Amino acid sequence: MTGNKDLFTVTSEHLNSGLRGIPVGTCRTSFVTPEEGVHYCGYPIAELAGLEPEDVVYLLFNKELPDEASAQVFRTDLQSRGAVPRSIDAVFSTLPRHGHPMDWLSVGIHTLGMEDTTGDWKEDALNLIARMPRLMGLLFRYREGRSADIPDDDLSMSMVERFVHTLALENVDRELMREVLSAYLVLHMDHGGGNLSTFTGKAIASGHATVYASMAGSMNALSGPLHGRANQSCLEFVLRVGTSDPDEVEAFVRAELAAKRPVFGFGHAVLRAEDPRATVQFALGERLCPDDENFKIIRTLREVAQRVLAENPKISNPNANVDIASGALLHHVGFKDPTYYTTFFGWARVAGIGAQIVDERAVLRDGKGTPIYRPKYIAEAQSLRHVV
Ligand code: NMX
Ligand code: MLT
Repeated sequence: MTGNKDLFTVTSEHLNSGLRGIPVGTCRTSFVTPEEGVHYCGYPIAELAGLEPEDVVYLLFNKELPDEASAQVFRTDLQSRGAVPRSIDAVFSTLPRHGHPMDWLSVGIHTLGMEDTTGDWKEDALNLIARMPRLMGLLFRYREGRSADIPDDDLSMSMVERFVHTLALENVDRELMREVLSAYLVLHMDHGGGNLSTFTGKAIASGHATVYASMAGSMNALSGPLHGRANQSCLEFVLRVGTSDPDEVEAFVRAELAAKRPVFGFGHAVLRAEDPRATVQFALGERLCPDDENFKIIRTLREVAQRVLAENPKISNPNANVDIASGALLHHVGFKDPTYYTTFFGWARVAGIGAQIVDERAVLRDGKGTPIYRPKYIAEAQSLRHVV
């Protein structure tokens, strides 16, 4: 963006509004439009959903999809970065097992950083992305108390295969799990520059904290129930609904609103239509598990909750968001405990946030990077006074 043009007029109504709509920078990895949702480097998300996660990571970093040869070189490069130090096992074996998995993820990322930070933004971002599948697998294993007989990492596998292999769950369809997780990762990797976790990570990195410290901060931001943890809350909500009967679902939704509780999986700060990431996941569910009880409930919710929320003009977007369907799909393929769902969101988002941190630190402003974040706050209820 060149020149010096007026982009936005800030009025007193914008104060204390969570920076809603106020332009603060440029983003090279993705943009979100209110009606069509997220596009990665120009591609509508629905067109990318079937691609391999590694190819989409390549896109976010290189701004082009890879051809076959570049894809292979990139996969080999990620594999060469993937080894996770043994100290993760030691740290995970001491964390409180009742601690939330997002707190474990944040600690795990910090631990990786303590072991091996190069100080080069791109190197560190790619190293972290490459280590996430094993970190995730170990997180599940130790927190679930399944620390015995963990299979060795197999760096020749794809990212999702490495996670599924480390997890080594019995009685699950690993291919189905791989398919759902691959789509999940691609859909959740990036969502413009201003979502809370991405903004937080870039803000931390602007003070030249490491990629790992910045990403741990991002994960903490993502762990809030109005942001990433809504996917956990959403499946918990679906389990509480417990019926796909439209009248009963409607009564449930109305009771939640009357009790001043959010209807999880609906609404968005920017979108004003159904999130295409939800649309893609509904289509996946119709193909893979149309008769799954939770999927039947979200199919009803998609219509009923939208209609009920639309009655309230103060709700800017009554439509389904990204979190409505992911829980039902994850549950169907074997992830029965929703407490873990936000870690999948975090795993995916490490790619987008990593690429955005690299752009902000090493590409924007002719490679100088943005200065340290420092927005202005206006004093309220403070008149000058003195102690003596
Ligand atoms: N259920 C109940 N109330 C809602 C909902 C909802 N799904 N969506 C918006 N509202 C309320 C909101 O709480 C606010 O009320 P008040 O004026 O009393 O503070 C009012 O409607 C206006 O909010 P909006 O401008 O429509 O939305 P905002 O940008 O403030 O918040 C969300 C966006 C996503 C936080 C909000 O829609 C929400 O809480 N949704 C449910 C939780 C959820 O699914 N979050 C996941 C979002 C996706 N993600 O990954 O981050
Ligand atoms: C996201 O994917 O980060 C969420 O949809 C929230 C957002 O974009 O504000």
